[in-house]
Amino acid sequence: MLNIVLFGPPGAGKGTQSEKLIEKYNLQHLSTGDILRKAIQNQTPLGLEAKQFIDKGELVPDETVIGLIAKELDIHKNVKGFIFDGFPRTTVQAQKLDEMLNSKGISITLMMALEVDHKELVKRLLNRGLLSARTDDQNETVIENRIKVYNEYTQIVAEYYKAQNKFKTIDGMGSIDEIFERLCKTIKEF
Ligand code: B4P
Repeated sequence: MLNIVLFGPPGAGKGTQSEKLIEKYNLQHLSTGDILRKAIQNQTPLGLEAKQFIDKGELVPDETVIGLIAKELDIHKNVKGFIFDGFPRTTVQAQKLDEMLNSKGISITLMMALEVDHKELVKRLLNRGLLSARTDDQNETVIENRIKVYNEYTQIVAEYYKAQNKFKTIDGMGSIDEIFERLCKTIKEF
């Protein structure tokens, strides 16, 4: 099985590159951001809870997102592998993910971290905010807070995978196709 964690700050291209990777490697995409947005759209209790955090650019509580992933892992049996997009975002989430995968006899193959300049992140997100209904992309203060939260709570998750020799950085600047090629090359070499 090929189980990839796609990592990086908001706007680094995780969602964008996940779409291409799932197609090439026939993997199951698990994006906590997408699942939470669907719940918000359907106005479920989970969505109403998540909205309060997402609107401010804060992280949704660990127990909530871990529960979502546990459910998804149970649903998607017999797949070739998973792409975890936007999860894990805290060390607790990373530890829980390992426990959940271990109990199924599988493990993370590799974490790939997309590296993108701060200015470019803000530009990409504001651009998407103009084209989509994502309110968290329409306010520069919220965007800056998401990046701050990433630097404070999420970046450290890289250490967890470095300690397991499963960590690679990828230059996330350039065209979508150029970055995709770098990701594929890294997977091949690994
Ligand atoms: P996410 O949905 O994960 O959103 P994101 O971090 O903004 O990244 P995304 O993957 O969507 O964007 P991408 O870089 O592909 O999270 C949203 C919120 O949900 C979080 O703030 C948090 O509140 C909550 N949440 C989610 N998971 C959680 C968890 N595990 N724990 C707690 N809370 C959680 O793309 C950005 C834009 O850049 C796009 O418009 C794209 O077209 C463009 N782009 C991409 N690559 C480009 C390139 N090479 N050149 C130019 N533009 C590019």
